Amino acid sequence: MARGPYPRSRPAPPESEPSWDAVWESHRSAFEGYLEGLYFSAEPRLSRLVEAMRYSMLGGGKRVRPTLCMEVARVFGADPERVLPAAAAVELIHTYSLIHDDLPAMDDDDYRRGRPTTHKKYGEALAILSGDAFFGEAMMLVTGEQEGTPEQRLEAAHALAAATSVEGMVGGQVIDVESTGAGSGADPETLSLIHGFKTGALIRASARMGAVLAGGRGGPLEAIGVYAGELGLCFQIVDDLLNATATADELGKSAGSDAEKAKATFVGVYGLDGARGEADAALDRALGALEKVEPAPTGEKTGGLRELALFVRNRGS
Ligand code: GRG
Repeated sequence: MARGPYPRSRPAPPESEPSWDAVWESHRSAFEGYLEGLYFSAEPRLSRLVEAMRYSMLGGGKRVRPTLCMEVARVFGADPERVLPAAAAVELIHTYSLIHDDLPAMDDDDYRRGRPTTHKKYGEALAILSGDAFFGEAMMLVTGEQEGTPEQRLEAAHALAAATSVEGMVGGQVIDVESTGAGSGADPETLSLIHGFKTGALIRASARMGAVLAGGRGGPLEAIGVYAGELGLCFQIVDDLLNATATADELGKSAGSDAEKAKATFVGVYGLDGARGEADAALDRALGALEKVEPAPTGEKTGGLRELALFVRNRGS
């Protein structure tokens, strides 16, 4: 992983495991190269749209979702670079969601990843439209550029579309917007609905795409789904904790905004210590699920997915 506190207080991997830093670097450089090379249009009248899209997608970010997609594919026996189109598609959808989330009609944020948000730099119309374009480009990558059997590509495209659907990111955002103001008055059930849809759905889709495109099925595929669900939950709880405890400089975006807006968050409902406990419990469940993936069909080890989960729990941005 490129950023964050990782590696932090973790034991050295057993002799038989690869160097995870080398694995992450290999995933990262292949992914960044692929993203950098994506072609959208050479039409001069669309150059500002393309510029806005490249500004948003190449502006840093931890790349957790594509890393997850690639590492799951590796665990299920595929060359991780084989799933680059799917990994890029997931990141484009993520970028789309960040652009729209920052809009004045939603969170109204001026900074993201330490830079002006897309609407601040390019205006609202281009921000909305670049998000919309990312959806189509993502679907074209999975259906047109991704290798795999027709069934695998259909399954991957379905997983990605489902993550952006009503019972996915859009629905999660709607419940989130409608619950803003509830703060600590939000009920735990609404909270898990918001975050399962808003954040968890795309993280689950990232893992599912990597697995099905590598031919995963049966028990290991199910176990990866449980792992990714818990990872998504842990990711969101940590996001809530960081919003409450980190500085804007550390985050590259506004800090403390959840409390100001009385958003429904794990910190609001459970308090800081309670939220930390919930994050640890989700991490434990994620690691427990990995035991059901071992040995993965190809004998690959899941140590990298364990490292990824620890990174998600311990990250500082
Ligand atoms: C249909 C894609 C789509 C979106 C429309 C706006 C919206 C509905 C949903 C919002 C989804 C959203 C922004 C969820 C928050 C997820 C989250 C915790 C984002 C932060 O992700 P990081 O930390 O960001 O991975 P970086 O910058 O590292 O990539």
